[in-house]
Amino acid sequence: MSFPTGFVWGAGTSSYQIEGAVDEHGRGPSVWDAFCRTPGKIKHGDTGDIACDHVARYRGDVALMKQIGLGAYRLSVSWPRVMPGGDGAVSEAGLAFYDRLVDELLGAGITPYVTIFHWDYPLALYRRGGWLNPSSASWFEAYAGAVVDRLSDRVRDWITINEPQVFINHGHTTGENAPGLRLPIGDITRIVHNTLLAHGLAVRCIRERARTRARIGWAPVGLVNSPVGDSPAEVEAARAKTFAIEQPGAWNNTWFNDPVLLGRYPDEVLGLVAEHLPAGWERDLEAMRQPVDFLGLNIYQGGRVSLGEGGEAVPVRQETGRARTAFGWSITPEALYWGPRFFHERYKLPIVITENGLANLDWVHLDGRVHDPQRIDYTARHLGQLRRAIRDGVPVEGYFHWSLLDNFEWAEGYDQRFGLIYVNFETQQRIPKESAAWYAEVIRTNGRSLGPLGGEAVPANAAGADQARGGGS
Ligand code: IFM
Repeated sequence: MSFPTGFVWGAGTSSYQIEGAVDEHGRGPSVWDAFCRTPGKIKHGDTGDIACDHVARYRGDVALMKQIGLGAYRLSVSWPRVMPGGDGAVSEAGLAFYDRLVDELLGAGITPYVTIFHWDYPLALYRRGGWLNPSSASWFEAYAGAVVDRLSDRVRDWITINEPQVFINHGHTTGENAPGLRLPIGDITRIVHNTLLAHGLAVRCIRERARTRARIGWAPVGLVNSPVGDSPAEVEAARAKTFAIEQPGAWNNTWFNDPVLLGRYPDEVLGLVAEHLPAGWERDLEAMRQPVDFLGLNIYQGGRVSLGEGGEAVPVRQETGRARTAFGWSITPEALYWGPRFFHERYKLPIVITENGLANLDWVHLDGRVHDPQRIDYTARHLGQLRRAIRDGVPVEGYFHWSLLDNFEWAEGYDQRFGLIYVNFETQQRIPKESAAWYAEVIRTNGRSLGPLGGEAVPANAAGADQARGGGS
């Protein structure tokens, strides 16, 4: 069975993770430039100063995308490259780079999906309070406006913000990501609020100013709990856990998606943190909730739950020797079935898988090629589950593999390789991995090459389909 006609096959990257050229185009520093210079924060003291040197090599990178046959490429714009001070003056040279990149993509027949913010926040704005500043949503709106004014004659597909849960939680609660803060829940509550408002103002701005009809979404992490069985009670328990907020903190789905997509804070949020919301927060809900065209979901792994005696979802014990990626993330392909299904049923929007992939221990083999059967197997399994979701009626518009290139994996530096294309970070040589050729065939056949099973039945830790329902990892 193939995927629906018009299904979007893509791959993604983000600005700070691949661009390099941190001093070009009058670019200002971002919180990540500063964080990378703080001793002990990034493995091996790595930085994004050069990364994949994509600013210099974008033409070659687009040629590689064309070779794979990508229908779409998800890039992000660097806020401090476009507005070096975060607000106010725009860098003509910075915008011109994205002009050239978009033109190159269109010339290669590849549709750009442009993410406006993927974490490289201007340092100048951070020094003015960052996302805690009540003006932060308007700063973002102004920046989004500059990007839209420049690119919307050629760009139709927009993603406002990538993984708000991660940049807020890892950057402002645990401090493992830039800007490295450990703030109390009251501050986190205001940061989330300002971020949700920033999304809403940006959507409105894109709608008002885009020169072609825009299609807009955002790309939160999809935190999925999958039922190990499929009885109605198990499914409902897994759904309830997926959308529950069990503790105060930014690691959940509904604190982010309910205000933006349903126009309300979940009751649990109000119960836990209402006192910390800024004055007049109810008024902001209207601006946060703007009609969007799709819901992006970044899903790499999920939890597994069974049914407790009281009908509640109970996390399944992680199996000894479970299948996992180089990062240690569990391999749970069914998250790409239950995630799209649960999120579509709750929010009634078409789904785009904006990120899915794995870190793998890739190297150049004796034959000069990079063999990465794990990536092929992982992706086949996940696409098989996605196809099952589509078959069961979930409108899934596209799939973006993360990532096109091995790149700067934040606090992990260059240790974790997520790319379809291997990058030698000493020489900048690119070598398409075996998975790139495999993905090219998936794209060429619109998924038919996955075969009838497509990884739908056999668990990653077992040899036979008879064990498919036998427990969790
Ligand atoms: O590399 C990141 C990306 O920037 C955001 N989503 C998860 C990826 C893998 O960790």
